[in-house]
Amino acid sequence: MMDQAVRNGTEAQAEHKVEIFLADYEPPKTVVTDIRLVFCLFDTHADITATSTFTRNGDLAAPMVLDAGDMLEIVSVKLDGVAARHSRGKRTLTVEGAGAGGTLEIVTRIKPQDNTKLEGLYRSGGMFCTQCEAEGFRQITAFPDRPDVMARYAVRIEADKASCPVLLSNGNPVASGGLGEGRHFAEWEDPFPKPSYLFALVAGDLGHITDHFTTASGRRVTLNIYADPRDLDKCDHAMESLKRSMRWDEEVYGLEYDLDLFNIVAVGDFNMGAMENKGLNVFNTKCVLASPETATDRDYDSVEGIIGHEYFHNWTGNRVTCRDWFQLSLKEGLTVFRDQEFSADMGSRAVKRLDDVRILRSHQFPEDGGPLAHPVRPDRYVEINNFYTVTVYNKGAEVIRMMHRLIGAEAFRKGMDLYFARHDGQAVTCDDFAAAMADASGKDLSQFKRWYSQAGTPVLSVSRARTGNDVIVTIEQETAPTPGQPVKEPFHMPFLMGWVATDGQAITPVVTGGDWREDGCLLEVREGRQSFTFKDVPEGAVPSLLRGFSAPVRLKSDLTREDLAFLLRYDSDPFARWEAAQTLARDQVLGVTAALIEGRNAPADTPFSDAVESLFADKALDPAFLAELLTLPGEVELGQMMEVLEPGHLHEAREATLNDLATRYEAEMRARYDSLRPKGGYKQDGAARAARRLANLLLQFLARRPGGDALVKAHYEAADNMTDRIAALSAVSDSDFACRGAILADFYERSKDEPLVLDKWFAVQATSRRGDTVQKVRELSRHPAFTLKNPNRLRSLVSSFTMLNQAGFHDPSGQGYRFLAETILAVDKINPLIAARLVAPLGRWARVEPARQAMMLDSLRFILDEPKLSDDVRELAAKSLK
Ligand code: 0A1
Ligand code: ZN
Repeated sequence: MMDQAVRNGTEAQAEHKVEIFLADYEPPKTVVTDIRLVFCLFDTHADITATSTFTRNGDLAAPMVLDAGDMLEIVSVKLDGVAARHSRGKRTLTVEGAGAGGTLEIVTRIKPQDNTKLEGLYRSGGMFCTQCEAEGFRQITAFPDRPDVMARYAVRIEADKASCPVLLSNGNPVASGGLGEGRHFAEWEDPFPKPSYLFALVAGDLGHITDHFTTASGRRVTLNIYADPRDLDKCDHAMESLKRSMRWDEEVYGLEYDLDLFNIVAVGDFNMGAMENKGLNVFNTKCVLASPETATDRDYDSVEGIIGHEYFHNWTGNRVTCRDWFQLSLKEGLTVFRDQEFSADMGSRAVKRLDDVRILRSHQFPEDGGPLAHPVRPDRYVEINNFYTVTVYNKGAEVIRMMHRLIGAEAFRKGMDLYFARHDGQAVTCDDFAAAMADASGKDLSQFKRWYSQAGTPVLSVSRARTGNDVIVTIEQETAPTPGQPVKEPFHMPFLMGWVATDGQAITPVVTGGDWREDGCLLEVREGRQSFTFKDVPEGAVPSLLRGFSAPVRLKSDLTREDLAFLLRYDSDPFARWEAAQTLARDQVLGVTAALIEGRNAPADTPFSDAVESLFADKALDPAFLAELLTLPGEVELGQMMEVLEPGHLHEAREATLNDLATRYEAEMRARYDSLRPKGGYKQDGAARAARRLANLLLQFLARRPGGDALVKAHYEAADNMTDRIAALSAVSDSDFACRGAILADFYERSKDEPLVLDKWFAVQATSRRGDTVQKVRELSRHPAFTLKNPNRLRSLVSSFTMLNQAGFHDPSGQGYRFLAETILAVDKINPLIAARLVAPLGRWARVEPARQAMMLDSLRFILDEPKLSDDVRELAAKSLK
């Protein structure tokens, strides 16, 4: 950030970026209120003239220091129309004689076609597009590129008319026309002051679909989705999702859209999922395009959720933005919470919650327990791009969800209203948000705010003691040290629980210090150890714990296997019911793992396999929920529960459990599978989707049984949609079936002109449970269709392998680590942001058995030995080695 650079003095020239601290925040010394940008776009370069109206604070005799990116050529600098003395630092532009304020005109030249970092202005396919969050705007012009500098933008774009018929920017179109020599222009104005990270420009040969939405107060908004003309047939689901998002935000939060135009653009080369630029959202094609032939049911949900997420940012992010990047979760945690609730309202609330819990357990908990652990509001960083994490996003959303639960839906809504009343048009902090919630509800949230500053996942231990007719429930919390935080204070958290009597009915015993509501009894946990007394609890009643996953914690309890099997049958809370099944499954898999490690026979008891019997008998169960109950915890999540991770044994044990289930319930599975197969053609409604989900899960079990190859082949051949086809492909890819080669080749043929489908072909092979996957992944990295330059393609092979295939990545040869380290170094030369996002799996060495641990450390050192390593990768690799 600009003023940081001034204070540190040396930073401007320093070889490496220095760490910056939340505690050092100071208001900006240069404030820009209005900026006019003129872009002249050519195939060989782009010239940009930025004219800013600015004022200055502090020492007015000091030079003005602006952020300026490394890809920027400064052509000229003028103050109030007169050439100004200026000099370049590695990351800055220093301008002399700026005084108290005036007009600053900077002309820059850049080469979008050479920009492989995909930050600032770059080209994707033929089109020009921008990505400015977090610090990309400084790659377009020199500017106080920080979110607390908010300006009104006027933009003019000039380009070749044939190759760039569409010219877009934020806000409203105000003029357009021809320029001669085959060129044309368009002008845009955004009436809302905004930080530079929300600026966007798109120019290219795009088609679009159009629709309209009339807001609650009667504003008729034009909605456009722009895409490559070949993709326009895949935009309808996004458009419908957008209209549903707009309606939902009005109904739930009273928030309306504030411009007459809302544009979305689909881009094939994009670092992240999507970007909430004011009035001009830019989306990774993966997050916007969907058709039955190319997208799975999960992809449909993901598009809906991300469309919602970006739309909801218009209020939580754009109208009220972040004061500095330490506050990132102010907009991201809150907006993820909002998109989760939107998706829950659009589909199955129960299933959505389980999906979100799975993300936390398999991605966020490992982050929070490893060397890259950081608080939801980090207090230091070298490269802000490294802090777009599951902690800031998803744990941040859990923090909001806990507030919502602690104060209740009504007070939460009042708090949101107060937040907007106080802060519309401002750049604020997480403290400001919590203050609005505290003031609206009257609740003291001071201890609660530790969730923002303390990293780590608390472990909750819950035990029961009966005294006469009463049961005392004791809850203890403990959070292990994380890097830089050796001692943790207790968290304030909502703990929702219930009781189920022996006849399966819910009971609501009187409790001291708790509060019964519709979904259970809310206990507020604040201390290291705390007890709650439930009065007159009938003998044999079983407590249902942490309902709704009411806090992001690991739960240990004294529930017995019988208790869990009982809850699995009778609990009314979908999370607690599912968790009972998951706990039994974890016990079974980890029991087998321990036996394998110690060379013993597998334990005779199979608590999960036994409990499954009642599930097949229960005909009233929603098929989608049954699929959830039958899905074992993944290997990453299970690995977290082991003292020392033995990835090979764990994999074998989980496979053995799946085989055991398939063998014992083959008849039931086959009958249910047959009954679920569609009678008519493809449908997208909830019932059809639930049936597909269960049928495709059962297919994975049945593929393990004799005749599995014929069944899978028939499933593949009958598939009239991607959900079914990919389910069969995945079973095939795991197998030695004779049809394997032919089916993989067929899928490739069908997909080679559809990048998003081809990504699935790579991903399915990278996640294969076969023993030769690491070699196969290497081979695929040399496939002509593979490239390190396109983030989607890269992730489809590399991240699928390193993050989703624990056993494959931890191949005992160490080849998985080596492959990842080499890939990181190769990608670092092209796109450091993306390279850095690959590092985490190598950093999780501390919990792995010693032989693999040594090889993982070697690979980290191999990365750090590279003299030209980016700051992005260096920050994470160095932390990972500690
Ligand atoms: N704000 C976006 C995420 C995003 C962040 C950085 C990007 O480029 C480096 C792009 C997008 C969101 O939350 O959707
Ligand atoms: Zn976001």
